[in-house]
Amino acid sequence: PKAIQLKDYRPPEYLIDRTELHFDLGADKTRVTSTLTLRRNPDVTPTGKGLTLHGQEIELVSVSIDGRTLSDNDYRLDDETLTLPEAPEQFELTTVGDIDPKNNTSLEGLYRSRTMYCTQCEAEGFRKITWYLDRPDVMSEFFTTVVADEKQFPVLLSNGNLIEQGSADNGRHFATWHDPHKKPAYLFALVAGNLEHIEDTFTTMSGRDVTLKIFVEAKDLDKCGHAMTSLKNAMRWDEEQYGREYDLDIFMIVAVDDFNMGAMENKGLNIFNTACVLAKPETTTDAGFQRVEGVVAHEYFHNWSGNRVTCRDWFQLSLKEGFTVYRDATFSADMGSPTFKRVEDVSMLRTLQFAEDAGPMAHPVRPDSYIEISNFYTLTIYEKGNEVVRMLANLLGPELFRKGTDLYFERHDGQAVTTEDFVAALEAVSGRDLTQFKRWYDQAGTPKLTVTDRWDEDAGEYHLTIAQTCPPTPGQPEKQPFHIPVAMGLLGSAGSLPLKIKGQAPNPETDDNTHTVLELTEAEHTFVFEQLPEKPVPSLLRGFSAPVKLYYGYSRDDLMRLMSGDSDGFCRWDASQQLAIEVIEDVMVAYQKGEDLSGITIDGRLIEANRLLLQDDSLDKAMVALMLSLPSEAYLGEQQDEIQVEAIHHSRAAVKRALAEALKPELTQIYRAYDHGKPYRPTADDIAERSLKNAALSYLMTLNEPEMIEACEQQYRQANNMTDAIAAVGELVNSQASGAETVREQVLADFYQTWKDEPLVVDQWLRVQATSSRSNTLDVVHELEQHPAFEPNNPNKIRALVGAFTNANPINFHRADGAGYRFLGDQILRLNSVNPQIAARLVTPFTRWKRYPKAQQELMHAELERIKAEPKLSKDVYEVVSKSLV
Ligand code: B3K
Ligand code: ZN
Repeated sequence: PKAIQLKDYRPPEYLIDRTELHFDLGADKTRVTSTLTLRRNPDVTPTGKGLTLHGQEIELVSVSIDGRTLSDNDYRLDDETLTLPEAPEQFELTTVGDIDPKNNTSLEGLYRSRTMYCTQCEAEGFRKITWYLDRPDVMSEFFTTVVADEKQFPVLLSNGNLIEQGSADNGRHFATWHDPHKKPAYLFALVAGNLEHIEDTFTTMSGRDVTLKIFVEAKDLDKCGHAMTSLKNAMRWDEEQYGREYDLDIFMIVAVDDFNMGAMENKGLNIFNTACVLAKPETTTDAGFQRVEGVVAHEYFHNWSGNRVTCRDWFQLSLKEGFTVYRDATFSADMGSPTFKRVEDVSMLRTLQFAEDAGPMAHPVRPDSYIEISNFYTLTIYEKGNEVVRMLANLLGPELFRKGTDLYFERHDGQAVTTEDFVAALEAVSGRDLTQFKRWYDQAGTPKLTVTDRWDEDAGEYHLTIAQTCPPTPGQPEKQPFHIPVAMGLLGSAGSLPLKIKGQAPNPETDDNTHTVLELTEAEHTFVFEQLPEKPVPSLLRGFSAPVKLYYGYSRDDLMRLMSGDSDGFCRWDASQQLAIEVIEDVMVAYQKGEDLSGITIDGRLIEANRLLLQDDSLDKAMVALMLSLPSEAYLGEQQDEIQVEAIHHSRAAVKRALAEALKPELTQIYRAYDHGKPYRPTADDIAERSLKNAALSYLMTLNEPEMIEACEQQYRQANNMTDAIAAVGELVNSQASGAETVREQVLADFYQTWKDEPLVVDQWLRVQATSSRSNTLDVVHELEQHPAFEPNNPNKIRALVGAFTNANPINFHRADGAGYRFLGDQILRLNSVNPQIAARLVTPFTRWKRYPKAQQELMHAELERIKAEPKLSKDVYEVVSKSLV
C-alpha cells in the first residue's frame, strides 16, 4: 500500500453542483442510482486525464452521460475507481450500481445493524455507496430518495428536510429528503428502520423553531431524555458562547448498536453509537451520563466547526476535530465541574496521547502522510488538537478568541479550508504573529520542559530558568523550539505571592497580581521575579497550559504545600499525583530488591496529605476524590524508562493498602456517611459525592475484611443506580480476599440475569471481568468469548472484552508466558477481514513494544511479525503493524 502525501494535494478538476441519489433497499441487494451534475472546476488547469471517480465494492449496472448509456469502451473500471477518459466540460452522469449492505461487516458505507440500515461515510465510506468524488473539498447539494418495505422500515431518513413521501408498489414506500446546504459526501447519511422517537423543539436565538428528534429501537425509548436535554443545552451554549445558530428546521439523532466509533455529525442526521446516546440511572454510570452529554454536544457543535466550515483534505482533520473537542470540553466544564473535566482530559492526554507521541505512530496534529486515513482519528488529532486550540484561546484571551472564531466562520462559511486558515483568522483579529506557534501543527512529539531555579535571598529575587527540547519522532529527527504558554504563580508559606517580573509588564488579557503566563519561544529563558519576601515554591503549568512534560525538582514538602495551598485546582491535583508517584517509586525499589511488600511502611507525608484532604469539610468533594485516587498503572508506566508491569502493579497496590490501613477511620466515616438511598441525579455535586464514596470503598476493600465485603455486596444489591452497582461489582471482581469468592460468583450471575437484555449493561459486565487483576482473568476472557453475551463482530462488545483486557489490564495482558499477546494477535487476525478499522485499533498495545523489558519485547514483536505475515492484510492493519516494526 502506498502513502498519500499532503504535498501532493491538488484541487479537484471537477465539481459536483447537484447530487441526486435513489436507494432501492431490496430484500437482498440495494440498488443505488446516482445522478451527478458535474462541471469542470474553473480554477484548475485540466490535466487531460478525464474524470476519475472513487468507488469500491459496488457492482456496476450501467453508466450514462446526459441520458446516453455508455458502452464498456467509454469508461474504465477497477477495484477503486471509475474513469471517464472523455468526460465533457459539463454534464449529467448517471450510474447504477448494486451494493450488499447485509454482508458489509466493515460498518463503513451502507450496512445493516440489527433490524435497521444505516450509513457511516467519514472519512472515505461514501465510495462504498456510489461512484463519486469522495473528498471533502467537493461540496454538493443532495437530494435523496429512499424506497423500502413499509412494514419492516417504516422510518426512512436522510440529511436535510423531508420534501416528499408516499407509497410505492409491493407494500413499499418512499421518502425524499433535500439538504439545501452544500456538503462533502462524508457528511451524507441514510437510515431505514423500525424506529420510535422522542421529540422536542428548540427556539433559536433569531426565533426559529427547530424540531428535535431522537430515534431508537422501541425498547430504548426510556433512555433518550438525557441526550435531548444535552442537545438543547448544547444548542443554547453554542449561540451564547460562539454566536452559532442551527440552520435547518429539523435536527435528528439515530442510535445504532453496531458502530465503529462514538458518533457521526452527518448534516441534520447525526448517527450515534447507542453507548453515546442512551442513558438512564439504572443502566448508565455517571461517566456514561457525562459521555452522552459530551458526545451529543460534540456532534452538534460540528454543525459549524466541521459542516458549515469543513476540511480541505484529511490532513486538516484536526481543524474540525481539535476545535470541536475544545468546544465540547469547555461546554462540559460549564455544565459540570471544570476542574474534574480538566483533570480527566489531562490524565487521558498524558497517559495515552503522550504514549502515542513517543511511539512509532507519532504524527503531527497536521500529519503530512498516511496510508489509511481511518488510522489517523487519533488522540493526537483530537486531544492534542484540543490542547493546541486551548493554547490559542488562552493566548488571545476570551474576547479576541471569540472575535477570531467569528471571523473564521464568516470568512469560510461554505468552504473547505485548512488549519492555516483557522490560525490566520486569529492572527487577523489579534494582530499577533502566530508563525512560530504553528509549529504545534507541524512538529510531532511531546516537548519537555526542564525547570531550574535560584533564590537570591539578599536581593529578594527568584530566578526561574526554563529550557525546552523535543525528542525525535518518525521522519522528524530535529525540532525547532515551540511557542509555549506556561501559566504560573509563586507560593509562599502563607499563600500566593505577588508577581513582578523584571523587565516585563503584566499582560492584562491573562495576568493578575498573583498569576502570569510566561511565553517561551526560545530553547531557554530565564525570568527574574523581584521584590519577594521569601523563597517561593513555583506553581507551574497551571490548568495544564500546554501539552508538555514538565520536570522540576520539587521536594515532597513543596508538593504538600502545592496540594494544600495553590489557587489552581489542576496544580493541586497534579502535586498529589506527583507525591504519590514518588512514594510508589520508593516501593518499586523495594520490590525490585525482592522485599516483602505486605505491611510495608510508606512515606508518612503521603498519609498526612491524604488525611488532611479527608478531614477538610470545606473542600470540593470532586477535588478530594480526584486527589485521593492514585495514578493509574498506565500513567506510572509512562514515567519509567522501561515499563516494569509487575513492579508497578504490586507497588501501587501496596501503597493503596498502606493508605487504607492508616486512614481506615476517615475512609470508613466517608463511606458510612453516604446516603445510599438518595435519588439519583447526574449533577456535578452528586457525581463527586459518589466518586468520593466509591474511592473510599475501593481503598477499604484492599483490607480484605469480611465486613467490607459484606458492605460491598449490600451496595450492589441496594443500589438504585449503575454507578454504585458496577463500582461494587468491580471491587468484588478484583478482591483477593478468600471470603469474596462466593459473593463474586453470585453477584456476577445475578448481574447478568438482571441485565442480559440490555446490551450496554452487558458491555459493562464484560468489561469489569476483563479488567480484573486476578490471575485467572485471561481464562475468564477466553470463556466469555464463547458466552452468548459476546457478539464477536460488534465493536462495543469487542471493546468491552478485548479492548478492556489489552488496554486496561496490564498485569494480565503482559503475562510472562505471552498468552495475553497471543490472544490479542488472534483477535486482530480474526477481525482483519471482518472490520479492518477495529482490527487496526486493537494493534495499539503492540505499538508500544519497545517500552518493555527484553523478554516481553520479543514476544510482542513476534506477534507483530505473525500479523504482518497474513497474506490478505488490510491497509489499516498493515499501516500500524509495519510502522511498529520499523
Ligand atoms: N467525525 C467522526 C469520526 C469519524 C471517524 C471515521 N473513521 C466523529 C467525530 O469526531 O465527531
Ligand atoms: Zn468530531
